[in-house]
Amino acid sequence: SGEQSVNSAEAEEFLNLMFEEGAAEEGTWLETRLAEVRTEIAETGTYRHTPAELAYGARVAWRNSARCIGRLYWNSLRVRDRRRVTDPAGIAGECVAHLRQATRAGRIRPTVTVFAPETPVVAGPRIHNEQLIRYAGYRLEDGSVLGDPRNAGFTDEVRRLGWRPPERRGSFDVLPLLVEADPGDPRLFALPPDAVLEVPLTHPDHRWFAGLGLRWHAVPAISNMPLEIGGVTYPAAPFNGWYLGTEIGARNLADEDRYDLLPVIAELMGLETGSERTMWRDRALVELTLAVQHSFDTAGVTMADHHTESRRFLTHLEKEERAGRRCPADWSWIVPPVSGGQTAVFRRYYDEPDPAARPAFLLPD
Ligand code: HEM
Ligand code: NRG
Repeated sequence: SGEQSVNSAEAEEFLNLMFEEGAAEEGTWLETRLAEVRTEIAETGTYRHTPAELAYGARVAWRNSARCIGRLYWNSLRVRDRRRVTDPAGIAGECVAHLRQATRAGRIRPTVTVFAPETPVVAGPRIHNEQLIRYAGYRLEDGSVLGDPRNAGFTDEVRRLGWRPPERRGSFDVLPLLVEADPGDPRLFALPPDAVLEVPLTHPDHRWFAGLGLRWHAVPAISNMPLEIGGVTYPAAPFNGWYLGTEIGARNLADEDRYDLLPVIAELMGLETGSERTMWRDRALVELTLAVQHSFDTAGVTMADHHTESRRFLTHLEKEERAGRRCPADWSWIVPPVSGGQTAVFRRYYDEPDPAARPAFLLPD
């Protein structure tokens, strides 16, 4: 809904913050920039961020992400300024370029690509995929899903729009991008396979594990969270870091409403699944998460483990405290889903997340 004028108080708050934190370009003055921005808003209803403002705003949006355990490196986020790319094919092409530059054959670099903002006259482009890389979920006649059930609705949608699944459908078919640059005219673009690095999953001790044919993509790139900076909304601003092993091993492949693999793995491990008291779930969960970590390590693809990343997060909290800032965090998202109590982030509380904090990556609508 790009009909409203930018609130100049929000623009001023952002510029104040940037100058206060010493992040403004040398030789620029707060008062000068404020006056410029006020005039631009009065005349056009919005204003254009300088490249430095855009980069700093995106970095602080990451720093403000209360659910993210990976924030230690917020200030080294790579920011790709693609505000002038507005046609659907151009946007899809830049998403592919983003994936290539962020993946680097496994030496993953945290990166964000920022497309055109919402203005009083245009809505700004949207990427409808939850992430740039996601696996199809095909609803089968018996009510089950082949692939990732999380994406069943999105898979239905792209099929209605004309996407043809591969001849032999599988559990890990990469979905196309769905880009809406002009409202009401969504377009599909297949991702070139060489832009999508994937890791086949093996287990360090269990030979049978490889036979399951499991895999996962190397790069998590969330693409449906609008980026808001100084009152300006960028609806398409896909970003990525690297995976934490537990995201794949203890959630995506394990949750009952995702790939639901714990019963399969427990069976192959020879565990008694008839009783919860054999702890077959827990034992299978650890081996699955270990397989994910082992496979990414073997493939040379950056992946954090939950113990190390938890300690890094506490280092981040200390640094933020020394900088005189609060660091809100959402305990239930920060604490990893396996061995929570054994990680450094467990036995403490955090500053309450503030939904009004800006800059921010916003929840998708
Ligand atoms: C959430 C780790 C980089 C922004 C998360 C979560 C993890 C995580 C484990 C919770 C996800 C879940 O439970 O589904 C990391 C790691 C990174 C990283 C290891 C490595 C560098 C980034 C970057 C950004 C970012 C580069 C943005 C520029 C966010 C946001 C969320 C989040 C906005 C919340 C997502 C939601 O609400 O669904 N991160 N992250 N993270 N992260 Fe990070
Ligand atoms: N749990 C999701 C990804 C959420 C974001 N996680 C990150 N972000 N690591 C999943 O696909 O499993 N990141 O930008 O690195």
